[in-house]
Amino acid sequence: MSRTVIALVAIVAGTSFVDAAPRGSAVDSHYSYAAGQPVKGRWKSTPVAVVFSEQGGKLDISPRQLKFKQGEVVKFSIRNNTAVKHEFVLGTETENLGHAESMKISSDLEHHEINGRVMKPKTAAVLQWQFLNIGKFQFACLVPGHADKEMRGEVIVE
Ligand SMILES: [Cu+2]
Repeated sequence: MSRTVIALVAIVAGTSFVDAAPRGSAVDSHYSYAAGQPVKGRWKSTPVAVVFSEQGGKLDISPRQLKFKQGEVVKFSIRNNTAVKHEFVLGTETENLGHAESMKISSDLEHHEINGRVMKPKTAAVLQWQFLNIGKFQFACLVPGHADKEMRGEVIVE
């Protein structure tokens, strides 16, 4: 099989899955992420709560590891219980490291990303995401220095 044919098969397989959920749609097909895509509307989704907290000056994020099935739609409810701003960004480790480097230069970039949410102190956000590809991904807070301080977790899609 040529590369083109393999790519077409992958596209058709992905499309048929999306059609199975008639009321939902992708947020913006202009963007492409290895981890999948943000989706809007009504989907049969798995609810997952993620909490950013702080104890004795030490930042923490919970849970640390999540496992999903390929094609699964997950509704992340993310709560920031700390006194500082945080981000929740889904991606590969490489994508997130690249984004983190950009953030050190200009934090304006955060507003252009649709694979995550920015949360001011004591606020919450929701992100509905479909995991399209099998693999190992991560969620991380890309506010400079935070991912280094353990503000990240692993996402495994099987
Ligand atoms: Cu943070």
